[in-house]
Amino acid sequence: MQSLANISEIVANFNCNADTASLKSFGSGHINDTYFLKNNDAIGADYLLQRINHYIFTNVPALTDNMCLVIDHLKVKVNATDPAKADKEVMTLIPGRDGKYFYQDKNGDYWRLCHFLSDTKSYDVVETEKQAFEGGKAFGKFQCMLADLNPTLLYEVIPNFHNISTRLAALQSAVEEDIKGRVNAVKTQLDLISQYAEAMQYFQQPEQQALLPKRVTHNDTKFNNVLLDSNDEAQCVIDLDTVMPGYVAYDFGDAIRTIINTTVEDEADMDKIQLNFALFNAYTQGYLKEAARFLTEVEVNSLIMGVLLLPYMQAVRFLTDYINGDTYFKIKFDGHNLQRAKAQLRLFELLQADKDHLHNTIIKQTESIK
Ligand code: GN1
Ligand code: MG
Repeated sequence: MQSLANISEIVANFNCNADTASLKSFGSGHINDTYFLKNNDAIGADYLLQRINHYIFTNVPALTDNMCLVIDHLKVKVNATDPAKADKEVMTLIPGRDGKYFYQDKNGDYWRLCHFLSDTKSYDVVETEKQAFEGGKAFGKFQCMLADLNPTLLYEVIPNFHNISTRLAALQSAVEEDIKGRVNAVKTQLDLISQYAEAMQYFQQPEQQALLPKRVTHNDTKFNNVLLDSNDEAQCVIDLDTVMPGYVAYDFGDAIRTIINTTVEDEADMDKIQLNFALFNAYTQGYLKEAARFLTEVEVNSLIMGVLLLPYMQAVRFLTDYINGDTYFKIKFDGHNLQRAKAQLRLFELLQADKDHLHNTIIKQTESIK
């Protein structure tokens, strides 16, 4: 069991019945800290407690408003078709005693509590086509249910989060400062990034921005952010910290980044990084089954650019953090961010080599649904 000095103080501030002695670390997030807590009542739902990283999420009240807006919208939608599913398919935040959905403790840390969804699983690496298909359905349905929520109502939690031009500028500053003297050792990676910098700024081009609608997007659609039930069927999309206005291709691309890869995000052995086309097809099928009804033709055509951009941008972000001395992403060992960047660049190169095939698959699948 783990301990947090002020766990009793934190829990006392929420309307809950949590057993503080049962506290244990949970999940594999790179930003927030997540803990599991049992319910004192054996038949009551257990809890997940999260310390929100407020150095990264600098406006927790506004972030929480975004989450509540999205959660309420989703619950109304699910309730209308199947009320029994509203609390299974959509996460439930627990209010604090003051009615707010977060609590700031005496150290200045921010906490939130939600119900733990029992009999669910998440996967860091996808194993079967069924899992991929169900994940696609979950994220497609998520976007579809939010398609009528005005994105301008959402606060931009992290400005320019998926703006590759800004990310490249941050990398450039890190290289110029080189505070840890790490730049010399990463020249190969920097060269590869420069080679594709122009092509990857597709979503920043004014002509694309004029054609592509901004929607409410999730912005962190790693496969482990969808919970599947015990039959590997889609149940719930989680980790709503970054819901904000964005392009659908970002969410499609970030999901594919973790699905098509035969291994983990931070794989050390480059030969193990391969593309699994069967899983790509299955995810795309599940996604389009839900999303084809609202996507415009321009959006469908942009999906492949998301598939290329997200691993590329992830490599830029990991490499920037490595050069800056690992201040953003949690790391497990020295050089972890560099290893992550190398793995994402390898994945990017493989996707780049097969982009026409992947694009044609997306188009064919869309045509067969419409
Ligand atoms: C971070 O914390 P986590 O693991 O959900 C990051 C995402 C990255 C991801 C890479 C706010 O998400 O953007 O894609 O790591 N979240 C933030 O695994 O930067
Ligand atoms: Mg996240």
